[in-house]
Amino acid sequence: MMNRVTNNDLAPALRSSDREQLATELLERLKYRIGKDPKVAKPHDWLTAAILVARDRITDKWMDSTRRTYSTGAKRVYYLSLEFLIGRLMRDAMTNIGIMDEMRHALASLGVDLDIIAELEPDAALGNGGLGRLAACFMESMATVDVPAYGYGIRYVHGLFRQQMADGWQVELPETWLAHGNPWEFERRESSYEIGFGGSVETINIGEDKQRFVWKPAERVIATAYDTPAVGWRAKRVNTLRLWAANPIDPILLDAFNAGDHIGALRESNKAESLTRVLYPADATSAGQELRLRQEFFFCSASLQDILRRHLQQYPDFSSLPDAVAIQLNDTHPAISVAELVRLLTDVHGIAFDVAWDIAHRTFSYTNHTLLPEALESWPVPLLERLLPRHMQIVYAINAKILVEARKEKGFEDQRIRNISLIEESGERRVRMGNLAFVGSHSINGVSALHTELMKETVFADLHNLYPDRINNKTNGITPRRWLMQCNPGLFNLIREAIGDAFMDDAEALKALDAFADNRDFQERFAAIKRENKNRLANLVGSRMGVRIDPAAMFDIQIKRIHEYKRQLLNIIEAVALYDQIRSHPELDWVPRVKLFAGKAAPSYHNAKLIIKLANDVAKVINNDPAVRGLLKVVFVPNYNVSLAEIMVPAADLSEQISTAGMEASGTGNMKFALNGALTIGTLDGANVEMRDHVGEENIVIFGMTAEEVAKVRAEGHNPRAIIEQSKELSQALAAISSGVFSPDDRNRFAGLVDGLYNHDWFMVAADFDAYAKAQRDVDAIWTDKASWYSKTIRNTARMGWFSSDRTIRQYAKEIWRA
Ligand code: GPQ
Repeated sequence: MMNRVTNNDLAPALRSSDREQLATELLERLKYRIGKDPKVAKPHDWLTAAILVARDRITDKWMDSTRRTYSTGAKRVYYLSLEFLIGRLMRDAMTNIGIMDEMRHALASLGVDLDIIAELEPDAALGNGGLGRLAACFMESMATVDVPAYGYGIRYVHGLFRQQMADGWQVELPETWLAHGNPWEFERRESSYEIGFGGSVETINIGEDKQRFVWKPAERVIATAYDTPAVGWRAKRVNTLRLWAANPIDPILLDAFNAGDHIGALRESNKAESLTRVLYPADATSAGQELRLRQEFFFCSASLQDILRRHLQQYPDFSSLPDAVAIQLNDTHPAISVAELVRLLTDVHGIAFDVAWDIAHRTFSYTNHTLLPEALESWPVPLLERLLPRHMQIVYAINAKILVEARKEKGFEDQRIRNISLIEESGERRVRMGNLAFVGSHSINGVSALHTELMKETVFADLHNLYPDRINNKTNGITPRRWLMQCNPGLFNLIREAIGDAFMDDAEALKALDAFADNRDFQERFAAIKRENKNRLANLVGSRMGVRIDPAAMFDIQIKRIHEYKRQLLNIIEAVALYDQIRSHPELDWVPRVKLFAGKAAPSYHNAKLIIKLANDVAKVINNDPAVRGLLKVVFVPNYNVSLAEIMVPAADLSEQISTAGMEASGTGNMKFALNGALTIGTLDGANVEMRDHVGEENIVIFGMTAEEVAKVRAEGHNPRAIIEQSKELSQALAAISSGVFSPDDRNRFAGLVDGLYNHDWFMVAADFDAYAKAQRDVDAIWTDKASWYSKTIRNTARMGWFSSDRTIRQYAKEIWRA
């Protein structure tokens, strides 16, 4: 029998016995779990075997953690999120349980290269962008700082679409991360719940003027749990990510089948399963379709039923719920939970409405991730009435309670009452999910200091007035395990050599690196590592796209969702202006630059897709013009995802964080780049403001209008045409773009895009252009002075420790969850 080590001792020393033990375990998994002889095993089989070895070791820790939560009666935190942008898990898991090096050697002893099989692991993209990636970083940090937590979400069969380029246009292809099965997950048939939709509400009089309400749904599906372990650093704790899949109650309609309607017999089954089939690819915009609302309710109801069941296993009733449980709503996507919890407590568990309401709002807290009006979810009253009739009644009941209190106790007049109401009354009547999440929570947080202040002044001004102690800030963070240790092993080892190991458990200990910022020898080693990372990216661009880029040039990178407010357009126009300058002034010492872009556009977002096409069209002309002499290259790398970010982030010299001030709630890519030793060029937006405070204003290049200035200009109106006409560089660049210099096959392709800048310039692209171009030349000057460049970029790495998501989670735990 196999004598398996339970890995309680995570000693880092590489011992040959560990290696042999791992090799034995690999062969055992290969044979008995996959049914393969090593002689015929394919790389995929080795990947599965390696994951199973890691997973089995994690499972021991997982059970320990669960038992510990139960026996200590610790508060449980539930993170409800429609998105978890996980990426690959194998390196993460192996690093955190401390078997990375031993596993590499064990595989090598069997003739397998860990790096090659690691590439085969699918990149789990159950999210769109920052919000979903934040949820994934939080899962890792909650385990790291020892918070007993469960992530709840949806097990989409198809994650975010694969992006291909066809003649420079984005084309969306289906993504199939589950094609080879998923060795990380455990299906939990026993944890399944019925989820209803539609139907009617029956009112039962139970005497003394009291009534009970019974929802009789017309449709029902089953939610089945799939659990994935979330391992913290040094495997202190292993938490659970529980994702729900929808299944039919009757897999096959026997009557129809027996009557010969073999396809019709599967109708219900297909309908149920379509609920969790695909992720909505809209980012920071409300999808607004019925299927989306169904997805939201489906995962909220399943999660809440699960939470209540677990609570009753340990406590006699729900009066203790707010002390034993904290439920964090990741944006408004799970906001229907507020009504669903009240329904479960009243209708199912017989608790009085006022008591249930008190329990609910002491249990929930809500994170807002954007102020963009198009992202604020609201559902038409008739749709909610049809799909969730009982919840609509509860929303009305909550609304009555809130509005009476506001008017009677706080003296709110009509306009303020309209603003805080859960029902939007102008035009079609709609339920405002942001207001529902707000009133149903004891804490509402923004994701950067600036964003939180703007929340108080704008969307939630009147609710803030009504409940002044609810809004608080929790500036985002990133996990340093994935975003430094794993993605940048060269830099990680260099830091370790310089300052020792303390930063591995406390990212703020990176500060000790400050002492090396002006050390020439250290700068050279720092530069050499950056160069290696750039070589790796250059190879990827060369082999994937057939474009040669020079690793000696400055790598200037903007990677994120394509959105007008993120202003990829500003960056592209600057590339065009620079192109003009290089050709007009060949005698000047231009700093060689490669401008790299990557990111996906929502499939229905016309201008975002046009911006991708523009980047590709501009790249084609600039990259092939001999007059440029290779001094400027533009590259749009297709199919941006977490794994690509792990290669691009460590290779950046310059990080582009140039959103219109006041529009990016926080940003988290900004943090990843700075931590990995890039200089940031950015606006005073989102977390950039706090990054400036931490790294020092001399170590970041800030330009452009402030949020206040943007608001003022928007309120008072401005004249972008005059601004453009005053700027020679800008007007020439725009003239080139709109006249078809980059689109000879369709000269009008970009005319509309440019017209938008002349006519309203909502995103202040024209208004900020000159400041941006000047800031870029400042960057060039710093680059030319290598000692200055590295002293700044090393200080960035040294001072970014505060942006660890461990710090963010500690703040949530202390100030919101009281866990
Ligand atoms: N964010 Cl509302 C998303 O990625 N998707 C969304 O639907 C919404 C917000 C982002 C936001 O744009 C970034 O500024 C934040 O850094 C990120 O959420 C995490 O808070």
